[in-house]
Amino acid sequence: METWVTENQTKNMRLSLRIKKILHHEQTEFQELFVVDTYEYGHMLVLDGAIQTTEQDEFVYHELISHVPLFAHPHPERVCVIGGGDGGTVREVLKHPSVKEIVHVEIDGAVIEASKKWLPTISCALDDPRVTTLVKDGLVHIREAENEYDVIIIDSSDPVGPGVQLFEVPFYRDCYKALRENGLMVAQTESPWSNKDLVARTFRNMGSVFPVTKIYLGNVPTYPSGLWSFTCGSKGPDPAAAPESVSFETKYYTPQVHQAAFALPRFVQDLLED
Ligand code: SPD
Repeated sequence: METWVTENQTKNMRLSLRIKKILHHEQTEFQELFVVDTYEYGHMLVLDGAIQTTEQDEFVYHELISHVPLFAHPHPERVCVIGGGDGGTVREVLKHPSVKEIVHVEIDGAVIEASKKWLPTISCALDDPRVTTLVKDGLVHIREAENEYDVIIIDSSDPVGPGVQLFEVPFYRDCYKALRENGLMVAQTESPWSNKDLVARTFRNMGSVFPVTKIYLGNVPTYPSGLWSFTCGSKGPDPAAAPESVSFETKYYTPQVHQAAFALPRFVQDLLED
């Protein structure tokens, strides 16, 4: 008998992947967590029915959310990662030689533990000595921080329940306060196909706080519609400024991809202008 995992990506659209087996299942303090072994994308983390990451396509999202703001910053030393318990973002940030410390703030310790066990290629850098892990609400952590970080990365799950606040103006004000001079923040901001209002609203919200706000796009096949957006708020540096070259290994990111990711299709430009 075949077993399939299905995500209801919108009210009227589903994505199903055939799985070999369920590797892990638990109800954590915050959410229902599954790790499954899929035929198409390898091991896959699912939280409350939403696909978070897979072994095969994770590099697109993690490289884009990390390398764009880190290369845009003139000399990033202290970085805060909110969410991202699977460790993919932390792994990518650590590739930047200037980074001295990452404060990694994940609300659900069970995600970290399950990822360490079942997603080793993604979580492999979580125990690096430059990483301080706090199992804590990211909203609270950023509210308490002042002038501490060069880059803040919001690697959140979808805007449902308490996570909604990570997409709102008071949180972006707190991020602004937590950033040092020349600081940048980036947030994953969903799909311009299936979450049009949110993409537009988040852009407006961040734009009401930061002098420079830009959106960029990438292709993540297991996310709703495949086309994914990231919104970057900056105190000064241009988020679209790419480096001349990259001194470490990547699978998706190149300086050309960095620049091209900011070239928005007309329908996305229209979303932002409306
Ligand atoms: N619809 C799922 C969006 C998930 C975005 N965050 C993924 C976390 C990967 N580190």
